[in-house]
Amino acid sequence: MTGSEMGFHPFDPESSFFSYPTSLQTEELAASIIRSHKETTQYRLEELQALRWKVFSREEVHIYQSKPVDEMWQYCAVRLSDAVQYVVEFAKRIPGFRQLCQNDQIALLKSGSMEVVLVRMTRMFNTANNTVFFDGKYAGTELFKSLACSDLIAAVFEFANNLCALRLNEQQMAVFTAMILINPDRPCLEDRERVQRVRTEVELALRHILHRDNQESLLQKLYQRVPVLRSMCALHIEKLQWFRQLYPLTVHSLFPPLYKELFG
Ligand code: CLR
Repeated sequence: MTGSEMGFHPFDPESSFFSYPTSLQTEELAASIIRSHKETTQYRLEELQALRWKVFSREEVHIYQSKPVDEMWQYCAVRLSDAVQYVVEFAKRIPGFRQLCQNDQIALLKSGSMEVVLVRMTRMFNTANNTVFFDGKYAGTELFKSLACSDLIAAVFEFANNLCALRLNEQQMAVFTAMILINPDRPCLEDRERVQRVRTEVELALRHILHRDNQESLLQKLYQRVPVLRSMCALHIEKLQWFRQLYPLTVHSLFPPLYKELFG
């Protein structure tokens, strides 16, 4: 068998043995993940761009700042759960995810869904004035004052700023977020090998997309953000535990069930 019969074309950089194998499967997987992402984002990019001029006024910010801690937490927990719901839907549409046992699907969502929300948040982040699209308008860190977790808010905004600098396109973000979800190193997995097999394919899809975009150098920069994501999510859980000690009944009866199931 010659090289070209094996699908190797020496003059076609796409099929070089020494770069990334662009099997039809890898390409199809990438396309499928991109479609799933498009179908499950809360807002389209054009909508978000068009709304950039809508910023909360001083008076409106003051209203959020004057809310009691528990009320603001409950409110944000609901907003956050909405965003998480879309990520759950995205996960279900990643080829291979639904074939994992239910325990592992939940374990992956418990540790990964918040990370994906935070990556997706960069789509709704305006670096020009450090604001994020929240509750219908763009909001700065000060709006979240009454949550009493300024360190977490500051970390989340700083992360968004840094990730925005990488200027990921929608396709790159789609496959990167799939890779965050399909992670064999998460706690409490029953069938790690199976998750690892799906992960290897998603990783190839990401390399393929970056290769196609001529942006292979992004890969390392993306991997560098992963520990930052982890520490923010750990901080989120820590804050929730603190809040639950102060307001157990609010969490018990007013927080969304999805939020409690994944983070509580
Ligand atoms: C994420 C993208 C969503 C819209 C949205 C709603 C709520 C925001 C969230 C984004 C980002 C994270 C956020 C959250 C409200 C509070 C939370 C700013 C922008 C911070 C990290 C505080 C966490 C503690 C809460 C659970 C109270 O489409």
